Amino acid sequence: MSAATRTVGRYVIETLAANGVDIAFGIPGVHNIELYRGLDSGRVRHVLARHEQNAAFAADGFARVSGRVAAVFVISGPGLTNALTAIAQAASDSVPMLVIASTPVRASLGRRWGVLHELADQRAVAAGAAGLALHANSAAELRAHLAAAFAYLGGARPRPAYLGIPLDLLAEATTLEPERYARTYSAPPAPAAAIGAARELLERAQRPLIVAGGGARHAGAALTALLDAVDGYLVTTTAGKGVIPESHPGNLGASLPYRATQELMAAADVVLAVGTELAETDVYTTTRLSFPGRLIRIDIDAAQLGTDAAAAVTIHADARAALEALTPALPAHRGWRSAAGDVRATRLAIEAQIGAHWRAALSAVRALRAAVPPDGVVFSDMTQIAYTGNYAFGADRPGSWFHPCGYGTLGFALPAAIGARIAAPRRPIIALAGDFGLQFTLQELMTAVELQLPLPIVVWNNEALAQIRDDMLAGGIEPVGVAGRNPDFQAFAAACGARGLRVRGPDALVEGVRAALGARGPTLLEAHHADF
Ligand SMILES: Cc1ncc(C[n+]2csc(CCOP(=O)(O)OP(=O)(O)O)c2C)c(N)n1
Ligand SMILES: [Mg+2]
Repeated sequence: MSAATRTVGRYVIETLAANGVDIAFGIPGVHNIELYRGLDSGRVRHVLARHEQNAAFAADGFARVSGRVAAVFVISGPGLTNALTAIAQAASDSVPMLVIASTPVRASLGRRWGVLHELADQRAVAAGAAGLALHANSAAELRAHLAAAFAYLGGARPRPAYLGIPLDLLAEATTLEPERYARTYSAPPAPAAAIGAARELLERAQRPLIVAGGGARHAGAALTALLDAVDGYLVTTTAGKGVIPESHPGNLGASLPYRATQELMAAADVVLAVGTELAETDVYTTTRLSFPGRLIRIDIDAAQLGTDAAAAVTIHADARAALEALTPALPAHRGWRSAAGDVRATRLAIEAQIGAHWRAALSAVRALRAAVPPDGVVFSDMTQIAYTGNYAFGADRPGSWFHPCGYGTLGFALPAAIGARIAAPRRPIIALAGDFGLQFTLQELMTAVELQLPLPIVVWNNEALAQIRDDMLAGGIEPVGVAGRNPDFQAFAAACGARGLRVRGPDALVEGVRAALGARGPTLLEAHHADF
């Protein structure tokens, strides 16, 4: 092959490298081996997962800690359908990744010949989960799609981008040269009229409350300035956890699901929601949060603002730009918080509510907090200990605690933590999962062993699908299908070449996590609820 020609597969790899994508999580198959022809150059590292779902979860964790896009390489058909759950999870939490899947040969597409790995319409399947889904039928189309995908991934609110490439196209020779696609996106400036309207509401507010979500994570300083200027309270969603230190006297943390915070919201006369969907998964107790105060919404996503008929003012802008435009002209006034006091009383009421139901989980979360250094990051799963931790794991910086909020997928924590540890090799990263949820993706322990990642994996063992059992009991349903037999977790870890130990109580958990962070390879720490 002359220097001017390369296979399309190699062209894709070189285009990824030219645009800063230097890692691909995946599993190769005969359909996409032409993507792997380019990988020997060493410019794109490949990490072999044990299941495509986990490859995409790893790309998600990679992006959450680093802000960088990873690729996911999957084969046609089952490779993609296996990855869909993790793609949908990332989409719901606005996490970018570039999913590249082969498809069967072009001549067969849509014809139902029964070729290997056939789907009736693979692009449509991907489109149901991803933020952007494109299919290339020619090299020229592929080039346009790569440009579009990188523009999307660098845009306002990126989610996973999917690109389908027929296996016969991947093998073709092309004279296309890889290009670097310049970042063209800049956030819209805060619209003056809406800022003025919001300022008026805030100036007159007697009891202002701010709700900050994941979209405000980069706007901590501006948020603190506004919070102090209006003398109100701040609540975050789980995705917005730590946007300003939870030790701030006006910060109620990620407490939207709790009675005391909801009472405060009901008392507020103006609620400013920034970078949050205010969705069911942010609130957890009702499908839509309702409160009597006037609502101001700031969001980078115009479509998001369009869904809310109740907002008095909507500001389509980047969170930091909007907050910075709002605050300077606001006369500082003493008001609600000065009169009603800092958040201590509300936080005590919340902790009493948690302690009444989940005392053991609360004790374990506190131990975990003590064990994890300030720059540490916890990847949590759908388990009662994580629901407790969503509030009780105090975070003084954003990006300290990740939870599969939007889509609520079991099995997220371990593979996402693996991706994160690869992205940030010097940061303490911890996985936290329930006994049942861990088993969704437990085979990924082998990847962590293979890569010798010093990863503490804490499994909260309550020998049940406890949340669902409790929901059944609360609904008057005789529990069925909510207790199963667990493996011997320590023996399982040993069989994989990892360490496994049972930590009996909070002190042992602290010690175990600290030791695991300094170990070579992963450690499975079994925390049994009866010990806490
Ligand atoms: C993929 C998927 N399937 C099913 C569920 C429903 N679900 C939510 S929590 C849960 C129980 C999980 O059990 P475990 O991991 O042991 O956590 P626990 O509630 O016992 O703390 C189930 C089945 C889900 N969220 N995701
Ligand atoms: Mg359980």
